[in-house]
Amino acid sequence: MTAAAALRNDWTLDEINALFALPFNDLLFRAQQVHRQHFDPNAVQVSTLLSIKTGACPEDCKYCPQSGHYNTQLEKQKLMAVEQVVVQARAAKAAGASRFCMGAAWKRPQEKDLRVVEEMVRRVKELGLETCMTLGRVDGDQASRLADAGLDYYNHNLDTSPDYYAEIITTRSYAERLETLSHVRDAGMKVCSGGILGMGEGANDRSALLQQLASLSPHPESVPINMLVKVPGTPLENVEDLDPLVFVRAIAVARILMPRSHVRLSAGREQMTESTQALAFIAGANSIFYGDKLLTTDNPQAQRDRALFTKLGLHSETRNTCESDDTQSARLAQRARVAQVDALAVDASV
Ligand code: SAM
Ligand code: DTB
Ligand code: SF4
Repeated sequence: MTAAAALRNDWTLDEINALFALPFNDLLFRAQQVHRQHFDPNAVQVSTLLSIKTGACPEDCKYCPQSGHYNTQLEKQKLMAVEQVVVQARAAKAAGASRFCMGAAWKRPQEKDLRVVEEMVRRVKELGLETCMTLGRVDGDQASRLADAGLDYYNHNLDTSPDYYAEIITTRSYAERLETLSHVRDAGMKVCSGGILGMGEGANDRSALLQQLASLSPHPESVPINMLVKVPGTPLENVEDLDPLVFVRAIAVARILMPRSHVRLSAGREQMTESTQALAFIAGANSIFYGDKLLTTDNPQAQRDRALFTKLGLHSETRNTCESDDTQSARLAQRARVAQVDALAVDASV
């Protein structure tokens, strides 16, 4: 196996389209090779989501059940009390999650709310969980305050390609999203950013989304790839299904473009077969949302996920927190080389 290639931020659309066009087996093989240089191939990072403020969002994201622009029969909920969040976080930890992600349906956090979510971060961290929040747009000062409170990750998705974006959202621009991501990075937090597939976009849009994500420097540490969950009442409720094999290809391409990032097989697993999920893991997905609910829609029951992990011989990732990313990566690359030599030795002996 070749030494781990240098990380790149300059992938061209032609190169990315060419990866998508590879024979499926070749693409997945290549993604697996990259994956094994950087990660334990059977470890999956496990996050649990909680909606801390639900619905009545002023943005008009056409996929989203929480947008106040559409009637999705959603039960709205004001910002939760800190104690309630702590109870849920404790339960998530007991069920095996290592990261607790809190989402709010806001355009941006207001001052009075920011003080509450800072307290949530502190309290959830005390439980020994990693923390992630997704609260909409943040400025530099808000990002620094969240970082100071101890927030590990901030999630803000690019959602789709720059070209297709205007078909999906009109109330917030692509440039504003990128600006939020740079505030998060500057504040020293880890970036979680990805998108949604299956919104009627074209193949070129999927490539362009991944190109945008891979052009962020450094790459986002966490890249959620969501399959659209079609919610009745949203403008995308009747959009045509995306072929699951195209979705798996996108995971593989994300893995190749962003070798050291955790690629999360995110929303949409409830509607996926186990075989599609297994292919996504082969393609290099190594993170999931675990727990019966995403924010407002259903996720596979925890018990079903445990059974799937057992069937596939997967385990949840336990990070050696004393080890830096570089040390961990070097150790895994070394292990992949040893495994390769062992495999060759077995080949030679048969
Ligand atoms: N309001 C904040 C924001 O948009 O930045 C945070 C919450 S928002 C629900 C987080 C992400 O969930 C969105 O960016 C989108 O990628 C994803 N999402 C929302 N609805 C979805 C759906 N129906 N299917 C798949 N992903 C969805
Ligand atoms: C992400 O990329 N997906 C998660 C998380 N980040 C916040 C949200 C998925 C939401 C799916 C629709 C819902 O449950 O409301
Ligand atoms: Fe609001 Fe976020 Fe939903 Fe967009 S995705 S409508 S910003 S909650």
